[in-house]
Amino acid sequence: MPKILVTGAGGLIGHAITSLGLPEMAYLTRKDADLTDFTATKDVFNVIKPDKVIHLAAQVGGLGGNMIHSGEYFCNNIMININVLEAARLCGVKKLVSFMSTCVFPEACQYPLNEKDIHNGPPHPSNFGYAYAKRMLEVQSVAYRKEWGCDYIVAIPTNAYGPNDNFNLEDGHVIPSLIHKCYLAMKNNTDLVLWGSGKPLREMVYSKDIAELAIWALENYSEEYSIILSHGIETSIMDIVDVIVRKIGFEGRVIFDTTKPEGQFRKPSDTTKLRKYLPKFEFTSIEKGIEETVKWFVSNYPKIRK
Ligand code: GFB
Repeated sequence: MPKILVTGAGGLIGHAITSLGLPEMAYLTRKDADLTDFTATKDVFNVIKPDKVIHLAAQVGGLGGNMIHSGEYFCNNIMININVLEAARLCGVKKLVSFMSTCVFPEACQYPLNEKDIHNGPPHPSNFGYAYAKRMLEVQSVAYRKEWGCDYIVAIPTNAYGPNDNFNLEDGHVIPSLIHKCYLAMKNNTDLVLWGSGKPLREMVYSKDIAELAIWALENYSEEYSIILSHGIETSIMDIVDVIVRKIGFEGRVIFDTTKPEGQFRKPSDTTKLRKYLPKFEFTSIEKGIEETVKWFVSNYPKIRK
């Protein structure tokens, strides 16, 4: 029986893949196995014996988490990736797709970001540990393909958001953190304070879209080098805040705290490769995606990751 194993199933994209309700799937969360431990990783692969793997497990955070936990993110992500790809190889996994992020690209990179430039310079300092660890996913996948013919590929989504994200106020990504902040500001009748000038631009992709693209890539993409998964449309943090405020119904003051970090100003991506394969794929609009995320947040508030 063909079986697809999803690592990191408890996270944002893992949750979106689970919600697709596909047959013959196996889901692994951090409670099931410590993937920073090679023996534990090998053991769990030997029990499940997957044919294919979607490898999402990682230690991730937003701008805040990345700046504070640079060493921890480097160490844990390097170990998880080395262990998962090696356990998959030893276990005879036929296809594996793993995930990077556009923050792995060099800080001084030509725009739009193109898959061929990943290793051409140091990443933005705010992502130092995470970005270098994640870049090694591509190195390991290409090296395994060259020596052992492993069909291991790497996908690069831009900024993802959606239900089941980490809504932590300090470590979370911008959309979940701001949804949480806005919810609290409305509840407590205070100002909504966000980081920076609100001018930076991001390409926000809804988690359900990435889940569908992950399944597509697993079945259809076998190029040696990575593929960016995005629509290529940038939205300013200010415009994102505007959508969040409307969806939550917040009517108070919005304040920009410019003593807080701005991060990279923009990181627009080149979607030519994806569009060559999937010219008609329709991405969820930011209006609809944030609306669904806010609905999920409000109805699950007591038990969400925060
Ligand atoms: O999602 P985010 O933290 O990550 O967004 P990055 C940061 C942008 O949102 C900055 C602004 O311009 C911040 O100034 N912002 C405003 C806020 N208010 C807030 C807030 O309350 N929380 C946060 N977090 N930001 C991440 C990388 O970078 O991109 C990760 O650090 C990952 O490694 C991810 O790759 C995709 O887009 O800056």
